[in-house]
Formats: sequence, C-alpha cells, structure tokens
Amino acid sequence: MATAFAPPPGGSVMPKSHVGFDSITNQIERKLLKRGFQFNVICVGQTGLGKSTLINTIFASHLIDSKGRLSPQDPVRSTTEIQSASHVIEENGVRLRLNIVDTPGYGDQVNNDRCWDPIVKYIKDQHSAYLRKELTAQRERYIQDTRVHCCLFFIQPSGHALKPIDIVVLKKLSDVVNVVPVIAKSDSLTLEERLAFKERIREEFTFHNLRMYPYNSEEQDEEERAMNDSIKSLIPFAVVGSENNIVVGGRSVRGRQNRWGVINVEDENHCEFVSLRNFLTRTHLQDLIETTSQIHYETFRAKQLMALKENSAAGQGSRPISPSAEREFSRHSQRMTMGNAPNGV
Ligand SMILES: Nc1nc2c(ncn2[C@@H]2O[C@H](COP(=O)(O)OP(=O)(O)OP(=O)(O)O)[C@@H](O)[C@H]2O)c(=O)[nH]1
Ligand SMILES: [Mg+2]
Repeated sequence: MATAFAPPPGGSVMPKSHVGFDSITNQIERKLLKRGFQFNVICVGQTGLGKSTLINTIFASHLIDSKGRLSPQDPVRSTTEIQSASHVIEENGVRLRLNIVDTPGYGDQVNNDRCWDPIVKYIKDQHSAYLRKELTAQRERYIQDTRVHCCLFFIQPSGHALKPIDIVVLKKLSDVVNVVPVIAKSDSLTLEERLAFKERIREEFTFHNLRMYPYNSEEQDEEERAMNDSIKSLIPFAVVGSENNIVVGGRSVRGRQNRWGVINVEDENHCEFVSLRNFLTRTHLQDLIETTSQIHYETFRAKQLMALKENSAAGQGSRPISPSAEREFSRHSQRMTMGNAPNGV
C-alpha cells in the first residue's frame, strides 16, 4: 500500500503541511555540540626536525615542553618516548579536544632497522582499544575516540629528495593512518628552492606509490574535489615552528628572530603554517575523522575479525578480544559473504 510520503518514481513528494523533520539537522547539531569533538594528531619524523616545537606552535602554549635547545648553550634534548598532550578549545559553543602525540625522532641510530615499529604499534593500539570497546557486550553509547586521525610527517628541508628511510616509514604509516607531509624548518629554503623541492617530493610520492591524504573518492562532489586538488597542490606544507613570541609592529607574534630579520610563523608570505592550521581545523577536520573511521579503522577491524574467525575455524582457540567478540565476528563474516565488505585502503 502506498504511504503518504511514497515518492513517485525518480522524485520526492512535498508533504501538504509542515511536518517538521527538517529540524533533524538542528537536533543532530545539538547532540553533537553537547558531546564535543575529539581530534587526534601524531607528529613523526627524523630527529631534530622541530616536531615538538611545531606542536607548541599549534597549541600556542607550552603544553609539551620542547626537547630542543632554546639557546646554543643548552644540552641537546630529544624526545625519548611517545607522549601526548591534550587541550580543549572552545569556539562559538563548539568544543574540540585537540590531542597531539609527540614521538621520538628516528634516523640517528647506527641501525635504524624497524625504527617505525613503536609508532605504527601506537596507531594500531588505538584501533585495537576502540575495537575492544566496540565489541564489549554492554558497550558505551559514546566511545572515547583515541584513534589517530592525522599523521604530520616531517621532511628534512634538504632541497634534494626523500631519504630511503623516510620512504620506508611513509609506506608503513600510509597503510594505517592519514599522512599529511610537511617540510620542516622551511625557513632554510628560498622560495624557488621550496617550490622545486615540493614538486620533487610529490613526484617521489607518485613514483614510490605512497598514498598521501587527501584521497580521491568517487563520492566526492565538484566542490570537494576542487578543494582537495588545491590542497594537493600545496602539499607538503612548508612550515616553520617557534616557541617564542616576538613583537613585530607593536603586535606579539610567534616567530624566529634572525640577524637579518624576523620570520613570522603566522604570516602567509613567510611560511605555510596558517594554511596547515586551516587545513587541519577549518576545511578537513571532519573528513580526517571520517576517513580514519571508514578506511583505516575499518580495514584494521575487518582484518582482526577475519583473523579471529580463521583462528577459531582452525581450532586454535585463540583468546577472543572480548566475550562478545565471537558473536560479532560471526555476524561480520556473514555481512562480508553478502558482499558488504568494507573497502580496502
Ligand atoms: N630554523 C628553524 N629551527 C627550528 C624550527 N623548528 C624547531 N627548530 C629548532 O630545532 C631544534 C630541534 O627542535 P625540536 O622541536 O626539539 O625537534 P624534534 O623533532 O622534536 O626533535 P626530537 O625530539 O629529537 O625528534 C630546536 O633548537 C628548535 O628551536 C624551524 O621551523 N626553523
Ligand atoms: Mg621532540
């Protein structure tokens, strides 16, 4: 029997009077505002490239003390363990918990074999923790999300090419997380060098088949595609970090004082720190969160559940992730055989 709202073939019907379901967007907004948002970023790269400093610059406060030297007399201090810092930011009633994870730099050991392991493990551990919570019998209505939504990958401003170790680390990372490359300490490059270096790096990404964020998708509309194209032409963002405020024209700015002048971190003529910040918070925040959940986490989840299923089929009796995991993976495998498998990366 046809209902009052049954759409005619190929179209939709306007109800005769105002029904009110158009308020659903307001209802969703109210709920989301109440809950707030969580955004997790990780910084990865070779040692001494300014990861801790850039994190400080993003927070614009000393939430993580840089392990770098503030003056040449200071001993060299390096980040030695993975550590995260959180800050709740509120703007127009929207609450965002920004969590930035600092990692020890790699590349200065005699043997750099598998130096990426602790970082990839950290990212997978967050997926694993989320999956466990999702599979518990009485799961929470809202699961605290510690999954890493974005990995800022620091490239040495050599002006030449990516280092072999970077290519390996990028490959490992791009399999599990949205990777956004940045040229560290870009104040050491001239504008022409910066442009040429960016071009070279983008060619290397293509040559080595490294998939950087943002990804192309069939579902994107014109506007989204245009925005992604403009971001892709900017990537890798050439950034400068600083922990000091300098007074320029009577205004205190984050900057680096040199003998020949001041580099204002927030001046778009000096570096692309503001473009990176806009990209992270204004234009791609939601998409980074969604892509993490729909591509990276989904791939991890499918692999875990399939492995569990195979183990139990082989009679290995491996310990389930949670008491309800068995039920869940049998449901999941049914969905997979019905052709509902999630898309791979
Ligand atoms: N010229 C220049 N120097 C920078 C920049 N960012 C940081 N530095 C300096 O580089 C040094 C290392 O900075 P850190 O932030 O400790 O580097 P890191 O990548 O965290 O180092 P590890 O923890 O050892 O991996 C410090 O002396 C910083 O002041 C930058 O954008 N330009
Ligand atoms: Mg550091």
